[in-house]
Amino acid sequence: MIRIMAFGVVIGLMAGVARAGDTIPEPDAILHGQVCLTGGPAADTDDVSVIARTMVSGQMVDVGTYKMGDQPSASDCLGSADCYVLRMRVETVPQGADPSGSAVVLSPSTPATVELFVREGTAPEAPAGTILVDDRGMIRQRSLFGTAETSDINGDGQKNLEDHALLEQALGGPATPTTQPCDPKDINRDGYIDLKDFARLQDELS
Ligand SMILES: [Ca+2]
Ligand SMILES: [Ca+2]
Repeated sequence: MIRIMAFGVVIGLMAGVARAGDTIPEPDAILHGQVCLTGGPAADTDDVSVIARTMVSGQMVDVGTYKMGDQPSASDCLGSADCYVLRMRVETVPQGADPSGSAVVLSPSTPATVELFVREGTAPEAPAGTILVDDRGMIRQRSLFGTAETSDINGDGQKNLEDHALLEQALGGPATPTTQPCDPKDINRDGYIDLKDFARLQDELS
């Protein structure tokens, strides 16, 4: 009897070793901020969703969705109740193992690229940029624009030297994170006001 039990323990340990090649769960990655629509940030009562997708085994898969108002307790980001909180499951996948297909896959040397989309009501999804998930337990703030990129910073319908002056004043260094939500000076919608935005505006003005 004791021999049979010992045999069972050995088999159990071997099964445990075999499982060591499987995916390893990591802390979720969290992205939060405001969703910028025409006319200003989306409110928590709006029919607006944020969707995150990433490439797993050659296919784009959903790794997180947040519908505005889903998590009202997480209401203090950017000093506003109208915040999205996108939680993405993360796994580390050892070499040779298959990812599960519904999580951001983290590898030691290559950050995972996550594509973001904003869906407003029944309108088609609007691309809202990309983020890199590059560390465990990542928490990052970023406004997402559900509207098309535009260099018309002051919203007067024209792209001209007035927009140029506004951007020039805001440039504080190589990469200044946007401090106010839905800042139209972040022309390429990447969360920073920097020389990339400046180059875009200059291209369009020249
Ligand atoms: Ca303008
Ligand atoms: Ca930018």
